[in-house]
Amino acid sequence: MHKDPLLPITTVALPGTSLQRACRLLVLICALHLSVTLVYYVSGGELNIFQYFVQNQQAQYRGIANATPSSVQNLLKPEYNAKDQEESRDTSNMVDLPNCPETSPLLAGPLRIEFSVSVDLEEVRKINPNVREGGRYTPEDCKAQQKVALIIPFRNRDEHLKYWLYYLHPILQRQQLDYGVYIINQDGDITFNRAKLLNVGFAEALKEYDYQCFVFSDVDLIPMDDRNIYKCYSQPRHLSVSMDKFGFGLPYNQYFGGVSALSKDQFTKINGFPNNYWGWGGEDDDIYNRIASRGMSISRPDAVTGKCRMIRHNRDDKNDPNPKRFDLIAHTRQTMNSDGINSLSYNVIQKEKYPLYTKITVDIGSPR
Ligand SMILES: [Mn+2]
Repeated sequence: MHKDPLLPITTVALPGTSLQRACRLLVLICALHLSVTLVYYVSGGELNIFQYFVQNQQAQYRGIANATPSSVQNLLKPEYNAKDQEESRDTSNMVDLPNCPETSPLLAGPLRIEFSVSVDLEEVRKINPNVREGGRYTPEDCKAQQKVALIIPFRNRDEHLKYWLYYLHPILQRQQLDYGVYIINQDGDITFNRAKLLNVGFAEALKEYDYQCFVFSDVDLIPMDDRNIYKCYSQPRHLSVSMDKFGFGLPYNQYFGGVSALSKDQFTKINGFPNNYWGWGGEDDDIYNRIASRGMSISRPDAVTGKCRMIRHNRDDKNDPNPKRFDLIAHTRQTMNSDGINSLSYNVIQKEKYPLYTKITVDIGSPR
């Protein structure tokens, strides 16, 4: 009788012990799960670092390994200079690389763009270690979808150029483009001619590399969203569609100024840009007319993705509004076949390779 009340206790104690065991097991499983998660997390981070290291090593070896065969290929290609080092980095020679994805996984979306702190180019160079001399970049781990030349018409805007390089190099790399930056500097102090400088940029960039896409950008325009891809589309692309200067909208529907992108084919189809717009204004409307007259339309990002900032500045010297522009725009269709890339003439004064850009100083003559 005494032990009877103990019995149920014992019988209760027995499942109690198995409950304790179960609890211990549960705790053990939890601890195991936690530690596995922790180890995965930690090694996951290390794995990425390791992969990055390996990629860099591969990139170095790749450069050495490909030096000889691609140099031979250069000799076989009549259009490329044997001295031209560019081709030795051409990813098209690297059959093992997968194509970069349609949408880059590196994009960050909206960006904070401001011009309050001045930029040190040496710093910009340091934070962009993968940009090669002359402002060239090729993705290391995939084959870029497009080879893009960035053409910037230029004169005495070094401060603006620093901001452009500071902001654009990281953006263009995240966009996984195979790109080069060309600053086309108008020599002398005669009236500025933006469109002719852009033609020069097209011609000069093609002498260096097999570019298929050309992005023409003013030096003072910075995109506020890296999803605004600086590449070419099936129709000529207008990229600066939502400028702060115009209250984040288009000044008018046909506006094609600021930043635009044309493929080599699209550019050739319209005989390039006009050479006879001296001074400010009109040349972008002429380009629009050329595009429309060839049955093409303008492609644009939406107004949010297309937001961009312009660095505030005063009107430059020797870039007064061109009084002839309205008359010229009215006759694009008659003049475009004889005035354009087929009638372009200029003299290269100097070509300089800087770490972050190629600067080509040109004598483009003067108004007739
Ligand atoms: Mn401006």
